Amino acid sequence: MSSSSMLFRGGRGIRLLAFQYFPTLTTASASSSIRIVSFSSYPYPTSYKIFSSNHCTFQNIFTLSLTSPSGCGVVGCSKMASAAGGEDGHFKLSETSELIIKKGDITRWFVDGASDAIVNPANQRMLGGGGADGAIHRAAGAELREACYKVPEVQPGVRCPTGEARITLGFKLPASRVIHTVGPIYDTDKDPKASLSSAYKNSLTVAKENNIKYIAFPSISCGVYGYPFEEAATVAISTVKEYANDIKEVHFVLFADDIYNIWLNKAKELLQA
Ligand code: AR6
Repeated sequence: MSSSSMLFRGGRGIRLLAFQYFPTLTTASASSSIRIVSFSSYPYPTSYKIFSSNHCTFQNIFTLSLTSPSGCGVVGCSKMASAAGGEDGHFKLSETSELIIKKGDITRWFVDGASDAIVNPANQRMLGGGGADGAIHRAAGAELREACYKVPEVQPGVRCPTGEARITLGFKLPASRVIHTVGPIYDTDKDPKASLSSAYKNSLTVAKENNIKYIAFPSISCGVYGYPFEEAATVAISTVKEYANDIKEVHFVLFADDIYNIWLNKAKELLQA
């Protein structure tokens, strides 16, 4: 979403009100004391999460003390700036879908806490690990590991084969869901391009099946699994272009400057031709 947004919990569930200009509320700009609240409609319509504002860098953040008509309170602000600096890259994937490339920490990303998901570059056991996987598990809390543990094994020690995807709740993460996928280990996979493409495609498929409208990917396989960045960017962006369909926004949230620059240049090459 290019605008900030607010969530109200009303008598009949969640309403997301997006607004771009809210002149009466734009006077305060301090971000240090603001609570960020995101409501989750899945699986329990009344559940909600509260975060300190420090988990995100906000631009033009404002204080709110609003009450919804039903008397249920406050609200969230979902605008996430590129925490590490640099402009976000915006690209059109289709008439209804946008690609956004930004620097940052994927564990802090969210849009509305209800129809958003981050993708975890996991391993086949799906019980946590290093890199982004470790960071996501730490931020989500122990319940994420418990949820992963309940995902049935398809072979001993394999909950998610390479190229497939599974979904859990996000627990303490600001995003509502985590889609776990396993990218290829570049040096040992028989067809790393196909496996990496499957990881992106199946993550998007699982997202659509779960009514996810906003999804954030890291650069799958570009860390411990050793995938060359340039080729990974080509596979990632071309696969997302092909399969994004009903997803409103696909974000790449990239930790490292070099990967961010490669992704941005590749998106210009593939999507602005
Ligand atoms: N936000 C965004 N990107 C990140 C973050 C973060 N918080 N942390 C790291 N990255 P990796 P893989 C980037 O190694 O190569 C784990 O142990 C990182 O800079 O996390 O798919 C799993 O359990 C890199 O560009 O994933 C598996 O065993 C990218 O995320 C194995 O690593 C992916 O790096 C998966 O390896």
